[in-house]
Amino acid sequence: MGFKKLINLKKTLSLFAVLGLSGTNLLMAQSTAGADAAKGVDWTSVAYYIILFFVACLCVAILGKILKVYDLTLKMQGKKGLNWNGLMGTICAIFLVVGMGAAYWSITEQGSQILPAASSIHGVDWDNMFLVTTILTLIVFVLTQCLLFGFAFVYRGSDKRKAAFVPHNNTVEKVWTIVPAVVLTILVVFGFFTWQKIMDTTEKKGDINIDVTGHQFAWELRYPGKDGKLGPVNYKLVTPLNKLGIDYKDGRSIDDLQADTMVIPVNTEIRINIHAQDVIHSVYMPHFRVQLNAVPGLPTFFKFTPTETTDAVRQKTNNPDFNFLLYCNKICGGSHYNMQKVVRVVTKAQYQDWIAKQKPYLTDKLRDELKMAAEKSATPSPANRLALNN
Ligand SMILES: [Cu+2]
Repeated sequence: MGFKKLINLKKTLSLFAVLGLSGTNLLMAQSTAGADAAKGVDWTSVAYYIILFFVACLCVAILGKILKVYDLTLKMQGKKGLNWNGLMGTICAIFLVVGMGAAYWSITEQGSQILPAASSIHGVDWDNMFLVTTILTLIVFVLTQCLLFGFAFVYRGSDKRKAAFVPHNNTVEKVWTIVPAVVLTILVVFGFFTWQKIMDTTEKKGDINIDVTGHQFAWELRYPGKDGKLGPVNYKLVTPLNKLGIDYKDGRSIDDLQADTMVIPVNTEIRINIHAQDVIHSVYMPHFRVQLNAVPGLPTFFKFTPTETTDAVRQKTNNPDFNFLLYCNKICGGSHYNMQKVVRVVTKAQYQDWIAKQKPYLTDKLRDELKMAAEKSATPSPANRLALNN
């Protein structure tokens, strides 16, 4: 057989498709044992599963051939051949039982890998919505699977009965259109109100504003100084010393602080103003159920209220190493994984102590670069304060 003929062969193409699909699935699959044991891809286990897959295919093929031979032998002896309809119906029933068992195993096994309890006020609403959606879809899943494979088994082909010819049935059409429409409407309306509550844009006094700026490959944090207000930024002002491009012509910028760790007080509404300097990043704080993209040129913000301190969670989970984290959840380049920061939730008193120790962005070197007269700029002009929004 020529090479051209070989690659044109449908069987060869199907084999490549099966290999490709199973290979991709196996590589993408997450295994808890593998993640702990080895950091890289566990090639031995991948090869093992590929071989297992081919062995299973071979067994099915051999079994099929044996049955076919048995069927032919029966017919040659003048007997009635194998009851293929009965066989297919039974396979469907077995598939239903095994499939449901596998689904149950998957929920009990993988279910423990979902996010831990939410540590923010809106996170509880988010979790409730997730739970309700999961329960509803689970009910639909069990019902439809039982009907599909149950019918295939109960009403399998038989010489004793003839299939009814039902080209159209208005009642059935109405039921399977109206029921999902009502359920989905309830879910969407429920989701809409939860979304509205989470994305609350009203300004309240006492909010702590924190600027979170993403760039390849780190997060920069900026806290307001004593005035409680952050000054404006402008990308045209970015220099190696003024890496955020803070506009020091605005009085509110003078006392802005820089921080390595995100420290936030418990039970206080935190507003994070999200910026990106190069590509799209994504602010992701899973414990607080916070995620919003950081888009260059499009500042966005998210408000949340942490409900537990880091120490409280450490005690609750009996894990002294526990930390809340801020990740980048957008694959933004080669060192994307580096974009991780520790978030420490502390008491209000601890927060006041911590913020008092943070250094301002405006260093002496930067003052020299900007040729700033220290005394003159230190007093914010009231006109500027009114003219520019926070
Ligand atoms: Cu990123």
